[in-house]
Amino acid sequence: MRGAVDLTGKRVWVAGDRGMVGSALCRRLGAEACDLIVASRTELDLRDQAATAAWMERSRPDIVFVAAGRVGGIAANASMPADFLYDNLMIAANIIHSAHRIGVEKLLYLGSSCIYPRETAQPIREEQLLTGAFEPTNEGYAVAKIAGIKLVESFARQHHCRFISALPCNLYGPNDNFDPEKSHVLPALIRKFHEAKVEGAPTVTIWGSGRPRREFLYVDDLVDACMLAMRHYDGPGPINIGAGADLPIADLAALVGEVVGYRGRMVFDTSRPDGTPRKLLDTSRIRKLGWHPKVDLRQGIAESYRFWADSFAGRNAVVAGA
Ligand code: GFB
Repeated sequence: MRGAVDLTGKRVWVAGDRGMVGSALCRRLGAEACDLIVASRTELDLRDQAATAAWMERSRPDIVFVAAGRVGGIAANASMPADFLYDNLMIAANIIHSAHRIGVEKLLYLGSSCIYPRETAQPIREEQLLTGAFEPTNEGYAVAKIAGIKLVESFARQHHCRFISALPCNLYGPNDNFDPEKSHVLPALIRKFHEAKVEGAPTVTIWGSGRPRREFLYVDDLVDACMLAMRHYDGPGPINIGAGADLPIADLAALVGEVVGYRGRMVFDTSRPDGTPRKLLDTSRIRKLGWHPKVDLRQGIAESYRFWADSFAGRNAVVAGA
């Protein structure tokens, strides 16, 4: 059993610091006595092997959180499989290989629950990875993320690197992508319901049948789990991080409409894909480390709504029943 990792005085790199997860990690690490290092996309293209190796050689991080990647919802994944596969594959390979070369003390690589087989027993245990066919809409992303997880495991086995990976469920929170076409369902619904409320639109269109179930975890709860895993988890294998409960998309939409204060009707556009029927995670491994989620879904949706409306829509979010 390896000792707990102490971040005090260490150089901690958050790859992907501008994204929802990366920025939440930076907020948390700001309260730690460590040296936080980041590199913007203009400074460093993580898909470029030589540039990434040179930057890591110069910056010499002791601790690495790999929260960088091309991410998006079901429509983005289905329409750009090459971008999702190539970008995420290169980012994983470049960072993990260089982390071994420069002797990083510990690295945590983030995957996602969508890389599990489309049809698999629920709740999903980490051992069920690669036991069935992928969900076709995000196969590119899944293959790249699994390559990252296997790179982590292989460097740990062959070179005894302290590299681990974590598999979160669907995440949401401040700094999420709220693009109506490319984003994930929860931020997309916040934006759609808000705009329908402001414009007085009679209906809001929900993609798919509304029957698929999803598990949603607020990003700050994920950060708690990542900090715990960085300090105390050394595998073997990935560690699931999830809220512990899921709900149908139709119920999620009704909840978002309630929080936003929209009074119109929902219509379901079944020309849009449903994707994976369900991907509820078994979180016994992370709960054994003493973690549990703190932000409930209604509270998290209200926080995300306030963030988006106040920072992007330039409008005040009037959270119903707040
Ligand atoms: O969040 P989402 O795009 O991705 O879609 P996945 C979840 C479900 O919500 C699907 C439905 O059944 C969608 O059809 N949905 C309803 C909507 N209305 C909307 C909407 O306005 N926008 C969106 N985006 N969905 C992703 C993977 O799968 O999970 C990614 O594709 C990633 O790679 C992510 O891993 C965590 O949950 O289906």
